[in-house]
Amino acid sequence: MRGTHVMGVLNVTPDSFSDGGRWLDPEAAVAHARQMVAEGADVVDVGGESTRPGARPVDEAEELRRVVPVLEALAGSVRLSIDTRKAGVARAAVAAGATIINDVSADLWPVAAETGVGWVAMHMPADPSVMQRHAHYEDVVTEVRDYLVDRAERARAAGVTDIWIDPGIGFGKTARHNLLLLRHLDQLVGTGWPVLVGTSRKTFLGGLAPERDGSLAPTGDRLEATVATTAWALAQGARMVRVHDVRPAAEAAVLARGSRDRTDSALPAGRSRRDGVTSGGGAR
Ligand code: HH2
Repeated sequence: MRGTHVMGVLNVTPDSFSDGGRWLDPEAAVAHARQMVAEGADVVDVGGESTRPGARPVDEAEELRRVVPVLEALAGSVRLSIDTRKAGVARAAVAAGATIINDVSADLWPVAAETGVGWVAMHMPADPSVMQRHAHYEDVVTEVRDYLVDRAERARAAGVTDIWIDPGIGFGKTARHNLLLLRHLDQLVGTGWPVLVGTSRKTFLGGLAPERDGSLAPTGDRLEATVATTAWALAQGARMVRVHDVRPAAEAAVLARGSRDRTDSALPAGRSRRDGVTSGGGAR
């Protein structure tokens, strides 16, 4: 996938951190997906297990029961990804129409190789139930980058051709770690692997842009901060953003694309025009 893309989040779960229970009914889920496509989603990311900090694991049969009917109903109308950590769910999702495995465990590249679909490797230092206890890094940007490049190279060696890397904002990271990763996103972009970023409604935004009384802004009040960080990520060269509110992100993506197209012709020699990324030193 070339260019800049918006991945709309479709959580078919009772307990996701910002929209748990809203799209549990398959008909409501499918209608919401269609709405996101109408608003500009290029990919719909279907998830049947919450990975919020402290989340309880869901068994495979239940996760399949949640996601497969929704994927089957949407197959053919939009590119679909499956947000899962389970190989069995990933395989069934591909059979139902998913063409990307969005893998927060970054372990499932063999399934992507076997099924011939795309794969997102996200950084997460430990299982969601305990990951916030593992938010310790000497140099978060270098450690996350090196981990992701290693995973991407393994996947490429196994035969996966459509590979994405994602710093895993909010996964086993403090607010400071999240901000450092965003501020130095160019380090990830500079690897040459396409970068996906998901800041949507995450807790650190509630602290960055708090309520008037200084308390954490609730998930429903994090739209502006989501749009600001999404636009920042795109300006740094992220090629896909994962969001709950598609319309403003799609607009930010159009602006990012437009500003690149209009300014690339003015770049001095030696700078790549491909997506505005400086050439040289990349993984491919
Ligand atoms: N964030 C969440 C879930 N999956 N996948 C990728 N690649 N990147 C992310 O940043 C990411 C992700 C968490 O958001 P959400 O799906 O809304 O919450 P929950 O895990 O509670 O369902």
